[in-house]
Amino acid sequence: MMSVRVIVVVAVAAAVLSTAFAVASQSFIDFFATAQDDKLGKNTVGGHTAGYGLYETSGDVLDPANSYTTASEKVIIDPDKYLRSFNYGHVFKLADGSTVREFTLVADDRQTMEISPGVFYNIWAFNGTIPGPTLRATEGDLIRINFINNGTKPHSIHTHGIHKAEMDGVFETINPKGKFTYEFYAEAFGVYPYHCHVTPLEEHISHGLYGVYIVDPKTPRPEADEMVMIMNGFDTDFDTENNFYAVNTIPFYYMHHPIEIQKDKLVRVYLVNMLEFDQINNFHLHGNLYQLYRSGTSMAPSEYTDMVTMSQGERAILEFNYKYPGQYMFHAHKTEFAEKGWVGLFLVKDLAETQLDGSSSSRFLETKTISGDVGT
Ligand SMILES: [Cu+2]
Repeated sequence: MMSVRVIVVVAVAAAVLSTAFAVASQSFIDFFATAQDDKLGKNTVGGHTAGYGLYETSGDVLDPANSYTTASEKVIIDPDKYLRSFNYGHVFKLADGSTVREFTLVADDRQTMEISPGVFYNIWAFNGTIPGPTLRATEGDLIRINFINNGTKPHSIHTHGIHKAEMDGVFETINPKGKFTYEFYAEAFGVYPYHCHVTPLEEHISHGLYGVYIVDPKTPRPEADEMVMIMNGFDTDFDTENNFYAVNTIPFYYMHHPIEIQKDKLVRVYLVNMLEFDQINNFHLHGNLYQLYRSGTSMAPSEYTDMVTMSQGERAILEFNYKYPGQYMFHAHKTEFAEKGWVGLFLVKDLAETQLDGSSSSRFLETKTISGDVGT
């Protein structure tokens, strides 16, 4: 039988514990309130370049684009706007006549995106987007990137290209609330990835800290319908294998939202492979071939093909135009990747036809089932 003394001791202990719990809970709430203030930009030093619009869907099985944790913690993933958005920076001239392009990139690692219905994934992003903004300059421009680490872990920006060692973003990791300004000349012309280079690298890259950096030649490439595609994926169960694959982050996005292009018009795709964990990735185009400029560092194509395979960090420029209107697939020719989201459609429209009858080529969106019975 329990004595009165033991009962008193237990009661006192319970009171002490509940008080401690209440104090701890309040600290917990205060901590998150502070974190929330940070998220709202109260403790952020400097501004950041505009991202692109917000994209949300209902979380449809094949279109898992919901991206939120709470109402105030939106993550911006808009594959439509990302596709044709180029950030030329804040531009000004120095006394010697050279052009400076100033960009601001803010890293954060506290956001969560619903990558598939019910599967929430902690994404790490530059300027709240995956991929980060596409930075674009002309060969010879002075690039200035104001980097702000608004996250909870050290980060950096490593840009591919030619620059000084101290601008390489490898040994100077920037701690939370830290800032660093990268400066280098845009050389050589081509298409490059930029990404965080803090270890463990696969963790910082696979969570989303990357983007595309384009250096145009001084004599510009011919006018074209230009777009950017990053091949990426997400390992949502942390077994170092991807569960979802995509171009521009959202699995199957361009299957449901075909990319409209014009018949006979030159299309130029800046393609970068940032896929972590898998050895290769590739890009196959249906009903057509493209001129392939590996790394984009030459004005002369190296191959005329419908298929290119890349390891992580490799990139290329693809140029093509369609002879015939209709819808054409593009996808990884690694079937597993295509079936897990890396597949999309080009919808080729005949502008002349559209103008004549006032309709669009939307009939090409219809899926026709052709009977196998040839006897009828
Ligand atoms: Cu990082």
